[in-house]
Amino acid sequence: MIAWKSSALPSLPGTSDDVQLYDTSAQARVTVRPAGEASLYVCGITPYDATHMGHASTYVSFDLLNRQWRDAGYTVRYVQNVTDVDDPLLERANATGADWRELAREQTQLFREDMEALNVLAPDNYVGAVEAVEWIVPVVEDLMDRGLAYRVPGTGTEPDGDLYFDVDAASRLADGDPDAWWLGQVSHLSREQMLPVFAERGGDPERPGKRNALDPLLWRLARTGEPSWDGGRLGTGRPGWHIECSVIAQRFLPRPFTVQGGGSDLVFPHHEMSAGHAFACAGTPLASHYAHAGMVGLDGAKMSKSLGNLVLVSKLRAEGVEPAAIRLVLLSHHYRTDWFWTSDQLHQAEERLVAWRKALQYTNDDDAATLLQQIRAALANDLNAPAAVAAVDAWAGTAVRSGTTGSQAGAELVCASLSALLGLQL
Ligand code: 5CA
Ligand code: ZN
Repeated sequence: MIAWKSSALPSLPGTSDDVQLYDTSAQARVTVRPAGEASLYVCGITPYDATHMGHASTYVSFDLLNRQWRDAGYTVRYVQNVTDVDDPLLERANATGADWRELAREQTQLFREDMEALNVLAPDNYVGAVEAVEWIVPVVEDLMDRGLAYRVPGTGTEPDGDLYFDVDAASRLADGDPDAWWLGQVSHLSREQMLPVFAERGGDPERPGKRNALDPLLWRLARTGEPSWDGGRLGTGRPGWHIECSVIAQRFLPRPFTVQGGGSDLVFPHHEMSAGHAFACAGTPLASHYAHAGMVGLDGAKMSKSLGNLVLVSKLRAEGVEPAAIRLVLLSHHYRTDWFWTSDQLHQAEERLVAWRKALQYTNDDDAATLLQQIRAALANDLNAPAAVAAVDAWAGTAVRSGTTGSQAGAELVCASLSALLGLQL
């Protein structure tokens, strides 16, 4: 698939330190030291509704990591998927009488426009699940041949032979290997904690015939009225969700790649199982680090397409809201905290942009250089964007209070710093 257009990244004097990032799997802050190229996979949208503030917040969070890495001198390879065939998309298409392909196409296009407006750097590879089916089939065949996937017998309503991943067999591959995957390696949840979350997030613990209630679906055989593809020895059908991201990431990125990202709703089962699939396929970890963004809510609940409590980026844009103000609201929350959207925050961000733009004419070279160092230090400290925003506020206050005409070079450095590191155009 084509992605969207990235705006140019201004060059800055000097470089940033390596980022300290909270790693969900390590359960600690770690210094991320990419070996050569830095590589990032962020789970993409399921395109059945428009981009809401929760999605935007997750993609802007990982955009900060992308920008920090570039500023630290790394080349970055970034991959994102689009889950363009899955149950919620098919259910929405059925409910509204739309063609599922058309719905996915429209919503993916709207997402591209939102990302471009929010100045999110585009992935190098933007890959749909439909495009990935032909790569997934041989991987699942191989898992089946090696006893790591098995068929579940049919029931009155389900056909005979859907394929599931055997989490216990995959965990037994460890054999003393410190890099080996085990169930819980990413999420650190107990089995009791996993079971309800698995059911909530697309899993089917009650499906009869499974070896372990937590085994996830790898390949779903064709049902009447559902799209399906030639699955070779698997039979006609479509892929499960976790194998989609696992295969796309392994195809376009090194093994392991540097950071697997997404919202915290994907820690389990999605990232847990994607990592398990990768280890079972290749004997290497999927990623060196796992990072997760907090959940954005509205009116007391997590913002979600299924609940319908949404603030849409495209709707705000259509109302004439400047995308930089939306981005600034997102940056004023630390990426790991959960928070609620309110329109007051948007007004505050609009006022901030006005104040910052006014301050440009008063800044001098030294204050501009200090601000660059402060923004760099904030981002290297677990992507602390609110600290960077506070530093810009302080810089603007000092500049305006000085009341003296500043330097052209100082103003240019501030603009370049905010653009390259925070993705904000003043
Ligand atoms: N297609 C899958 C990932 S492979 C999926 O989760 N799609 S999604 O459309 O539901 O979400 C897209 C991205 O936005 C994911 O990274 C998800 O973790 C994140 N996300 C979804 N809802 C929120 C929210 N309320 N707050 C923050 N991030 C969210
Ligand atoms: Zn994913």
